[in-house]
Amino acid sequence: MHKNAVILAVIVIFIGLNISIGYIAFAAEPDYIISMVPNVNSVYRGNSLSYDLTLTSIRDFESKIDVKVNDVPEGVDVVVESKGAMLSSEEDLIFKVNVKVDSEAPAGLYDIVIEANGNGLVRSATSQLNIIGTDQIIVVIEDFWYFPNNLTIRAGSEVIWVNKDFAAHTATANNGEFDTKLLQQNQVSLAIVFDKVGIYPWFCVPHPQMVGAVKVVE
Ligand SMILES: [Cu+2]
Repeated sequence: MHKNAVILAVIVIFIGLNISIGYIAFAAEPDYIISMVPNVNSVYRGNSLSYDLTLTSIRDFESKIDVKVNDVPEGVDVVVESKGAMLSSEEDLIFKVNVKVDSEAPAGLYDIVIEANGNGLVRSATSQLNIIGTDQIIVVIEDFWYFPNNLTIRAGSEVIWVNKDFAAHTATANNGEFDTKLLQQNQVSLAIVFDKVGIYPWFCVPHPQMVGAVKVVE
């Protein structure tokens, strides 16, 4: 064989090899995506609501789907209607996520995380549940943070802060409208009543990186 023909053959084989390696690397596997709307849902204690969880097949992914819900606060019950569900490449699979919030559930903003498992492939979606407080809401201070640190309450409700830390903390309004003063360990603040609709951010005087906010609604 001519020397040039050999070189050409080597080049052709080299390019061919690269194309097939590239193809193997980029050939995408069947997959699916999962989403939950709305992103945030507000609910008064003692009420229920539901989310839509949508699963969409990509590249003809088909499988039986199992779902799991993360830990939610006590008093909140999350049930996904998904029994025996199959995801097909033909159409989206839509589950109802039913959330029941009992009258003792803690006010605050919580994540609802749904994990779907289709044939070992796990995908998850997150939506927030904003439990609106009524009457009296307790904010616990622990490990240099407020729980909840972001809460919505009905106008006329009151908030009290309880400090579980060894360190002393405050909850002091940015606009100066309220101040728990320094709370020692296990000390409970006076109740702060929120009558006016608005957003009231607060912080801790000794630890200004500790922040929170109350949103007051009608
Ligand atoms: Cu503090």
